[in-house]
Amino acid sequence: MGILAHVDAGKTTLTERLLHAVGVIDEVGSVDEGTTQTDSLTLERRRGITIKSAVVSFVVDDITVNLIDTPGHPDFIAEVERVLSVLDGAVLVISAVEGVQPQTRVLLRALRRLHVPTVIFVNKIDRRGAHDARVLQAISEKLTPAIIAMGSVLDLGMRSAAFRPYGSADVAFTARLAEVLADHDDALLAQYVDDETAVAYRQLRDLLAAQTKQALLHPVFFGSAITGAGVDCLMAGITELLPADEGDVDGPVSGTVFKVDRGPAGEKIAYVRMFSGRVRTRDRLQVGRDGEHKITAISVFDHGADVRRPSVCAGQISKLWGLGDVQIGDTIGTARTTSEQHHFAPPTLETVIVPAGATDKGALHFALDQLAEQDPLINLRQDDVRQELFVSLYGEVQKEVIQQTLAIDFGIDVEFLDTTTICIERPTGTGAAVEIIGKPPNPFLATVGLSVEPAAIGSGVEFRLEVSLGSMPFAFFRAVEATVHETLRQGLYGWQVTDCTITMTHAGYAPRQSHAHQRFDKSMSSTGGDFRNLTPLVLTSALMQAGTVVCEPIHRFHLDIPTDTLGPVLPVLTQLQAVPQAPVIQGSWCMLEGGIPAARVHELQRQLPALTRGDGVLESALAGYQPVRGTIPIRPRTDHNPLDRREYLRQVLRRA
Ligand SMILES: Nc1nc2c(ncn2[C@@H]2O[C@H](COP(=O)(O)OP(=O)(O)OP(=O)(O)O)[C@@H](O)[C@H]2O)c(=O)[nH]1
Ligand SMILES: [Mg+2]
Repeated sequence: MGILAHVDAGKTTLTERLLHAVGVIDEVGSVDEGTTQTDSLTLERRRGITIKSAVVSFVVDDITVNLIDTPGHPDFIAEVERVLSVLDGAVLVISAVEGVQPQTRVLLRALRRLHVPTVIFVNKIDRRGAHDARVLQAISEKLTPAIIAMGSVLDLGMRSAAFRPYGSADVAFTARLAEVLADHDDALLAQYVDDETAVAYRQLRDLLAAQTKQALLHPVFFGSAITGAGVDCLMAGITELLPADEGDVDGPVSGTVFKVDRGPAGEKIAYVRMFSGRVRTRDRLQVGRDGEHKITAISVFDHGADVRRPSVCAGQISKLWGLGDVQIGDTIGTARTTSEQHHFAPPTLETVIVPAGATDKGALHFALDQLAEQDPLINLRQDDVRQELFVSLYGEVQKEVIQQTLAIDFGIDVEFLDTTTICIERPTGTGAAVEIIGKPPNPFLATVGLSVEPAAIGSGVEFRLEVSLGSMPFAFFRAVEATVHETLRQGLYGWQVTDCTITMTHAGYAPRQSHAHQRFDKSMSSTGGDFRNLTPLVLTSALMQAGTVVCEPIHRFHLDIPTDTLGPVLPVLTQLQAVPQAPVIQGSWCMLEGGIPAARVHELQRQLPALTRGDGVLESALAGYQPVRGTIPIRPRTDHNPLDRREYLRQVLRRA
């Protein structure tokens, strides 16, 4: 089960409360004092925010709950992303004071898209300014109408605030429950219309559990993680309404790696959620792409801590040692039907990172490599020409965290230069190219033909075959497909090419052959390398024919400002290339919405206080990509075989 929310809604505090309620800890720790179970990193304790997801486990009513506390700050959304694929259920926390916030929307949208059963916990009912009805209304207007309040709040906004669950005697509750359940249940609708009183309360509760487990409906609980109000009811709700996975212990081994860490001796540790089967120490396992590994140690999350065990089985979360080059997202054993698709927008900033003092580049590269293992989206890359290191980022807080982590864990001081936005390229037309074995300038023992076509916005990259699968060994197709994806990471202007369909139109190879009684002769037979080397050349030619347009990330912004400051704010928006819609004025307050290049959001944020006497509030989130206006930014290339490519392109151009 995951706990998700906008930053500061109270996830970590709630986790602490739940652990206390089930007897895992005797004293409730505090985020503000840096004493919680799940905010265990030095930086988390120092800053009072969660940076990495953390696992704890407890048993309630014979059900083992593996709980993952996640960070809420949008700069760490990648941590949530990695966890989503292993969840059976989720608790979405919303503050009763702040209500529905931008990240709340982003998260529930992803949970619903993935059909993760989710209950909502409206937290902080003890705080002044807390609302109940207003939050419910905001949830149904901004998030989803498929909700049902599970009780009411007494003493709202006071330390003594309490949650009273509804029962069979609350007729308004049972009526509303029947109504929302009937939205997805025609039989219930018919029965209810026929005779309201014929529907038993027990039946409604069973249907509520069934629909919640199918992620059709979201029960809403209220409470306070600080005082503990409503936490017992939430706990009962979790066991009643979220599905317990019946994982098949005797089935084939299947698990997903959702987190990677390093132990004190630098050894790699994989956090795995097991879906089926059992893994023992010394088992040899198929992991991800790169073959078999022997498990050297296992620890399983149990009653708060993780403990050494000889094995781990379906339904448990464990740390595994010995998995070599394991990466986040790898599957252990049989792959569960997972898509590698991302659920949230990728980072939109890129920055050059340099050592501040005498640290050498090698040490920095090593340290960043380790950070990239734990956070692949930072997408560490080196520009071969200028020998600079780049990392991708979501924002300023993540930047500070990387800086401090390098200082604390590796003793390396760094500076960031030139932060720029990360653009993408989309093909503007179609293009095709082919190279046939033995026909110059094709330097490789492979035939590859590829065509490029634009595809729907947001659709990503699709690879199709127009040649029969039987025309060459499957491994060669795999090599071409993988290289296509690799090559598209750097388009004509150096940015990731996306929203396109790549079709393989020609395929051919030289079969394995050798002179009689001699050993296999590589110079006469195709190898995977021939396809991996030829594909970028062919694809680049096709792409040059198609042409691409560079698009930059655009944020949708929401601005609340005093009406009399609209005059000074509007010209600044124009200057920052923002495109606001007509302002909505309500008395002394004014609301503005529109689009703004991601690159300008920081500047707007910086100028806002001076423009609005400190009252303006800006919220923004990535909304999509639009063609860059003005100078086209070019990103330095980091080709894996730049020489081959340059020489080849010269010849292709000469031929053209
Ligand atoms: N009054 C009140 N304060 C709360 C409650 N829950 C959390 N807080 C406070 O809200 C702040 C944030 O709490 P956290 O538990 O760190 O919130 P979080 O959602 O884990 O935050 P991130 O992980 O950084 O996104 C802390 O100062 C808590 O003490 C509550 O129910 N009532
Ligand atoms: Mg937290």
